[in-house]
Amino acid sequence: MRLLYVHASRFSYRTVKEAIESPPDPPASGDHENCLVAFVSVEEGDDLGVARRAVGDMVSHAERLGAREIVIYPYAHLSSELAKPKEAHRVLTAMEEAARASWRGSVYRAPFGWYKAFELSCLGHPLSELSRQFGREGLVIFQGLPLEEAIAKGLVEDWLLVKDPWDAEVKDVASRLGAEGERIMMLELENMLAMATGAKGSRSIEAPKALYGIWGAAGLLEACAKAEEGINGWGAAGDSLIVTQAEPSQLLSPLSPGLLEDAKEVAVSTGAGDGRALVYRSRRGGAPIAVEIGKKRCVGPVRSILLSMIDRALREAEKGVTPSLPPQIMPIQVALLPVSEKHLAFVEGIRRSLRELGVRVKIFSSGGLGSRIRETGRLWVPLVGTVGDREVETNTVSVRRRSEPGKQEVLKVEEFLEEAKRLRGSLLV
Ligand code: A3S
Repeated sequence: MRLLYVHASRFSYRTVKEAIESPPDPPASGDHENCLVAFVSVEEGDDLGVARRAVGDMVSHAERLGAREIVIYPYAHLSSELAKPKEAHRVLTAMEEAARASWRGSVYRAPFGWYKAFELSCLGHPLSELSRQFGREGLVIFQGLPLEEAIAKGLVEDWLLVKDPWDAEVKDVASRLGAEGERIMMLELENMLAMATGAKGSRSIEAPKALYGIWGAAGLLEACAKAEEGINGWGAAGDSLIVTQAEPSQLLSPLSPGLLEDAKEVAVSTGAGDGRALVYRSRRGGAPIAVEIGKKRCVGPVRSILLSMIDRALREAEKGVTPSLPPQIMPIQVALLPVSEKHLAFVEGIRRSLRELGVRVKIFSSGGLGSRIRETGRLWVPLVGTVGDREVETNTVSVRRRSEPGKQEVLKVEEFLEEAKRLRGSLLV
């Protein structure tokens, strides 16, 4: 939609001749003082959302001017992409109603479909002439149709219409690891992806309009079009897209091999151009985890990648595989369990060594040994070391690995530290 605002001390008009076949409005004339005249060209694709945005702008401008009246004047000369008369008339009448509903001054609309003579005395102050343009934001085309229409016609698969693709179990695991734990995992993933893509620095971008399903595909494509080198964030750690030259699959499969088996390419066009989204199909819905629009590629949102990895691990668990995530991103990489108080000093020594190696380690000392071991399982801890009298005497650690459930092995402390070191680093270099 294109508009020309003129703040006029006087504006009068009268219909002269019909300009279209049986105009929807009868002939009329008008005479206004201290008014904001809005010459309006309704354009192809303008919907009521555009009309509402234009009216909001028009009313606030009339306020700012101290105008007493608004005259909405149909004007087919400000655009080369005019909407058809019927559609244009519908939008203009909606604007008149919206303006009347939101402004205490008087609102008029000049007759549609006529050639009209007018006289206009522009006041000439700095704000007395302004032009405006309102486009269709969020225009989304799917299989050649506006998205809403494609959905109505059943062209969008159900799993892409789910607003929240994470079931309670996925959310439970994420919350079990704790907010701090989740934040550590997001930062680890973000840093791995940033390093792997040679990204420098980070910047804030506007939050995508949606994150999941077909709406998320469109919203993330628009966000990707605006994203630049590096981490493009819009909220907490993990609410981010990372621009990449690489094929997203090269980045995503090392993070979670099975992730791509459950992902599907979805083609979507938005105001920013034609694009494709790689959508992970969770047990409940769909989460885009990489998007490509024109030449621009983004991997992310990082939060969706992490939750997809958890969903994927839980899907494995349905087949009897112990669910786990790459140790490199785990908030607790090593758990140390002293059998009793008197073993704590020895365990503290191992914890210090691990921390010096940059390993994320936590001592579990309260409660029975069995319940502590179960707790490390609930937290998906990759490596669990237990220390009792025998281990202190022989300078060893009794080790359980999440990747080898049911197996227990005694390692020298040095060997244990060596193994723990391998839990660090990036999965992508
Ligand atoms: O084009 C002939 C008349 O029909 C109306 N009209 C539109 N107005 C706004 N946006 C559109 N997309 C329109 N399509 C048709 C106008 O009333 C137009 N008349 N100022 C007069 C005389 O030119 C005029 O524009």
